[in-house]
Amino acid sequence: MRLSRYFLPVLKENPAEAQIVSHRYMLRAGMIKQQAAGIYSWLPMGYKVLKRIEQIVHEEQIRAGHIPLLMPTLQPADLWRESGRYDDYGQEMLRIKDRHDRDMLYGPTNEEMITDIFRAHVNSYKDLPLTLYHIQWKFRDEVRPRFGVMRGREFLMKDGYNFDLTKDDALHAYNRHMVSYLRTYERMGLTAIPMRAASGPIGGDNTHEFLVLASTGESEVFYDDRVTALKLGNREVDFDNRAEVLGICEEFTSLYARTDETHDATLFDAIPEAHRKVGRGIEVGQIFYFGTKYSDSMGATVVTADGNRVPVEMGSHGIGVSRLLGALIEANHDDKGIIWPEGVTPFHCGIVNLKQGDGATDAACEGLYKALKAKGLDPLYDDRDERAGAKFATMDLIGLPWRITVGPRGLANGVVELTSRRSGESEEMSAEAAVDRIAAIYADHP
Ligand code: P5A
Repeated sequence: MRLSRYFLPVLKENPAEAQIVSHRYMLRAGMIKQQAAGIYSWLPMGYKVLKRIEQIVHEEQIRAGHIPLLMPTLQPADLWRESGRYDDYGQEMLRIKDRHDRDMLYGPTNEEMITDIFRAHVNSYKDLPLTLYHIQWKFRDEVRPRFGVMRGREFLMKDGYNFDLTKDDALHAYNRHMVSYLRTYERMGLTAIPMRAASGPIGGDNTHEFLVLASTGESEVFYDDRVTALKLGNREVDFDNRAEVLGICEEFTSLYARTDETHDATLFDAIPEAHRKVGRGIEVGQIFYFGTKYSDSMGATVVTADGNRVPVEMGSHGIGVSRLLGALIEANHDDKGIIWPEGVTPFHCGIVNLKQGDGATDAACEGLYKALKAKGLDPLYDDRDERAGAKFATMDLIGLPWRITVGPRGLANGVVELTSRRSGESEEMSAEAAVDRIAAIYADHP
């Protein structure tokens, strides 16, 4: 993309309404625009990162054997009357009437609707196990929408629902989600720690939240600091292998890590003093096992091998897809702007032309731009007629992990400059070498 043809409405001033860094940078980098409290338009660069995160979530869901579908945002109230949650949900639920005076709602989650789909189409234990998921907008009329996309009213969630015959099978689905989520967050360059948590309105007694450590997090957390060093890495996981999946879950939950709600003072002692930490965390996902809570009340049953009818065992699992943009920026920034991890960056690298209008410099930039695209990369070429300082400031603000700077002086020596946004370090090399280097970096980030 050529910046002169793109739509990147960068703000020079700090927006007064933004209290935390991710909100400030998302507004300043022209990624989002607020349309009402907690409701945002996703401008092109914000939308690009959102799609990138969605794509990683889809790929990792499919890798774990889960099946995508799409349910609507609007739901009939009657489904929620069946489960009893229509009244329970209170003011957080946005209630709407259609022209026939029927009660509708903008879904805050989809346990009822997926249970309805299941009971209409699945009848036998032979169709289990089954995990269906979608990535769809939700609405929760939060009392205090704040921090931009971190606590929105309209927000994008990946929500998945497992259907199993036995409790053991359902707990395997729970563990599979835990491992799959660890992979998902790692691919985005995030360390998200699974912590035992409270289940709230979703129900059930087995639940873990995934928290990204950041001083601006909404939950207080108690943890052994060695959990932050745990990594799945490139480990291949057989998601059907229960022992293997359970082993990974045990490894990642063996060290003490709890949110404040479930914090048990007597266990604190469980952490050696040298590793004891209290901090704050941003919740980027949560998984639940709730057994037959919805299948009982909504009549979702299957026939077993010996001909009996039993309610299906269930759990649900959520990733805060739009919130992740905020969490990523909280965890990756400096005082100049965002620093995108390679896995989610909106463009692979930036090209800064130091002397727009100079024939040789323009030609070198065009050559680089085309060579990067020919390698399947997606560069952002700053071809505006602007001062070098302004171009650097924009690149630093929008946070592309790599920048190639091209100017007449370097070109006279046959070199361009490759700069890492994270370390700030620069290296001179030929344009061809810079293209190869960028291609090699992204070969590790499919
Ligand atoms: C699990 C999937 C559920 O709703 N039902 C279906 C279960 N869980 S949850 O924890 O309530 O939400 C899942 C994730 O969604 C994100 N999230 C939000 N993101 C932005 N703004 C909000 N107001 C908001 N509320 C929840 C969180 O990341 C949460 O972990």
